Amino acid sequence: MGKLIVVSNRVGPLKDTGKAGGLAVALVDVLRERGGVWFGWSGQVSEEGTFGEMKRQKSRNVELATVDMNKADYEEFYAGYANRTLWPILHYRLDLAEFDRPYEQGYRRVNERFATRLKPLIEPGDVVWVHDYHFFTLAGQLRAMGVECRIGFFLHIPFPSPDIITALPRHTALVRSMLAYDVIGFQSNRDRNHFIEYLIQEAGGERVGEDRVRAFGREVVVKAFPIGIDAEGFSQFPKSPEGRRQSQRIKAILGDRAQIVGVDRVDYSKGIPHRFRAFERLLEDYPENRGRVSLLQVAPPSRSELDAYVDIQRELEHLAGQINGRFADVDWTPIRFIMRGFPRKALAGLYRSSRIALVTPLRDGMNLVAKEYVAAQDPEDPGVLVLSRFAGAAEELNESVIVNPYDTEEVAGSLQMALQMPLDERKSRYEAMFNKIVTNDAKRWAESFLSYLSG
Ligand code: ADQ
Repeated sequence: MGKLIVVSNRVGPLKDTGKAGGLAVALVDVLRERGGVWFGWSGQVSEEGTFGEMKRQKSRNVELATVDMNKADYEEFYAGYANRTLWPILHYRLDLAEFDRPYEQGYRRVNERFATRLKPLIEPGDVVWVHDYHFFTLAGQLRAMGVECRIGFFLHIPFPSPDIITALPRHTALVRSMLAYDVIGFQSNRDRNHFIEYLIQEAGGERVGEDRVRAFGREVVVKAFPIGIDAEGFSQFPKSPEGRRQSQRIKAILGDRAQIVGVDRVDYSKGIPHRFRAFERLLEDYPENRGRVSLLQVAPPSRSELDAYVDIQRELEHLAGQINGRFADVDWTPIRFIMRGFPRKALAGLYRSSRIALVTPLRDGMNLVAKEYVAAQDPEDPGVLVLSRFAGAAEELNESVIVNPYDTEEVAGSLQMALQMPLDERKSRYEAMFNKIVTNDAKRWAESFLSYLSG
């Protein structure tokens, strides 16, 4: 068996810093087990070094190999086509998508540069596993350079219905280049089905078996591989000193009052304004919660160089101020809005001390916060997950309270129901979900994908 080469836009860290997301942890585990290389962008923008010298850093059997980008690459490929064109379209936000030819050209150029630097690392028998929307065209470019090994692709974000994706200029070229992969993985059956529908409707493709399609003269595996977390590991975090300290801090201010928690990067796909409005509606429609229930929203800003992200952040500050102004009392603040990240163990403490997690994305590939919240609960007195039907996680976690985030009244009613849910029901929902996330954890996700990729 050859080595595994993982490709993602951001690389590492290899050590568990306590800050890495579930993805990094899962990938490090499989890389450690098989040995291999993790290749991608260094995170540095530099004029001289652009795709010049590769930085290589080895720790036992795993090597990190990274390259810098120059400013034009960063702006056209990363901030441009990836985050101004593809991210909004794949999250159904045609209104926010910018179609700019230089972005598209930058995307192809940077994918080609990555391919050029990656090719010498590949030896016969190796398998290459590419991640996410930054690299739709990477395999096509590797194939054009004569690379014949197995190459797989996993999309972490949604793949929308053909009606949406066909609004992307030159969408056929993009999807055709995806068919250069051997295995194409999605978070949910919904996304997988959209992709197959696209191939059938737009490319004369056909299904040739449960997980195989033929299109553009290629036959490939197309399958849902729902991503997991290290649920066993995460379930221990609330008991760590840092986890306990957070829970105690919160209990000290809450007393016998209840807390609803939201945790997200600030992003328009996460439905945070909808969440604030639903919480406001809870206070309006069920006034007994005034002074009794608060919302803690933890949301570090992300991609602040993009206008759409600055706008959403302003909107959230404004909304929180408005709702607090309307309902706050001297000893109670309805919404506590914290604009920074927390270390993972502290986060687990926040989850455990919250009666409800309110996860309301308008679209989300999976949403790991939903899984982390379940993992962090006290099995004897678990909280309730209120989850958007538009998160990939809703396909698996159907024992959560599923809501339509656009329906403010329904979300408020579900919050009220969750606040009053008897212990027996909370426990049975929690147990069913916990068993699923422990079984379908991050390790199993990676192994399952790689078993298909190894052919
Ligand atoms: P994201 O859009 O980043 O991921 P999500 O799946 O929720 O969304 O993962 C976020 C991660 O960052 C979680 O592990 C969470 O704990 C952490 N995080 C978020 N806010 C934080 C905060 N304030 N402090 C500390 N940590 C915080 C993309 C896709 C998702 C998909 C994942 C993985 O958009 O749909 O689930 O990739 O495939």
